[in-house]
Amino acid sequence: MSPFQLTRTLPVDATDAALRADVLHGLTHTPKTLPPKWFYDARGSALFDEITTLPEYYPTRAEREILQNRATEIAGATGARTLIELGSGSSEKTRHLIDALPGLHTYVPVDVSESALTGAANTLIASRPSLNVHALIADFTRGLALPGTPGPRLVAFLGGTIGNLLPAERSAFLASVRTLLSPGDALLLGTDLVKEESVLVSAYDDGSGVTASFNKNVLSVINRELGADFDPDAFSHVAVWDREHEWIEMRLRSLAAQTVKIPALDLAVDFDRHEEMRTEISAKFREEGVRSELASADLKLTHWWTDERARFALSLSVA
Ligand code: AVJ
Repeated sequence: MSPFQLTRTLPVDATDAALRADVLHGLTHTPKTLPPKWFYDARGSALFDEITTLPEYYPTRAEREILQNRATEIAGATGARTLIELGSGSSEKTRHLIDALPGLHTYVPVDVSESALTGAANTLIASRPSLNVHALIADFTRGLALPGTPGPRLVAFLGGTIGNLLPAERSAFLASVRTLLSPGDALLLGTDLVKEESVLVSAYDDGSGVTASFNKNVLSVINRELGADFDPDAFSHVAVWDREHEWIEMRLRSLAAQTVKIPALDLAVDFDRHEEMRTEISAKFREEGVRSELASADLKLTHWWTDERARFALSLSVA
């Protein structure tokens, strides 16, 4: 048997149907919104990779520091034989964890992007030929069917991506992750932490404008996929700290009154001058909040690790 298997649990046209539904719903709603998952076409994924190298965008480096320093501890605490990574992307940071788990039997990367999955799997298999890699093309926010692999299982959700979910979506997501876990299994969760406002805002409004291009890229995705006529230059990038909800909000602000046509939805959308459309929330966390959200999903926090400057945290919780 080949150590690499790829299973598609997403119908090929599911993405298209989901994009239509999200755009129709979000652009006919007041205030207008678009979900952040549509940022990540090939150009958006490349722009995000560029963001992770910017001096202002600390989360990726902070999380990598924790994984580097704590991989052995995480491995020892879990003894995982199966590692399931939700939103695995390039699996770059996960390497530290995989390398620290000599008893690992199967790695299950889960992502909506087939190209990211096959690229990451090829790199991994070349350096660890005995490891089984069972990649899943799936939208993990819609529930998962996992391959039958040996326990203990470790589910990893890194990068702080849980912060893109609204509180109600977060609790539904954690409850669905909990159903994947048996006694002895664990969840490794990456969360960005509350800190000084200027540091947070700079991370989402960098001086070189890469985040602005990333934000506006969602308009190009809608133009290409739904035949819309958004002019990305007719919008400006906005990042604000919402201190009540403790999240960063990214928005696109219409520079003038304008009407955008979306033929695939048979829709014309009016924007007022200076109207703002929300494109992302990126929630920031505190230890007590993470502990209590996990507890609400019947998960017990057992470890809390941060980088040296306490900017980002990895938590381990058990079923
Ligand atoms: C990939 C969701 C973790 O919220 O920090 C980066 C995405 N948005 N800059 C984040 C993002 C703007 C990122 N996550």
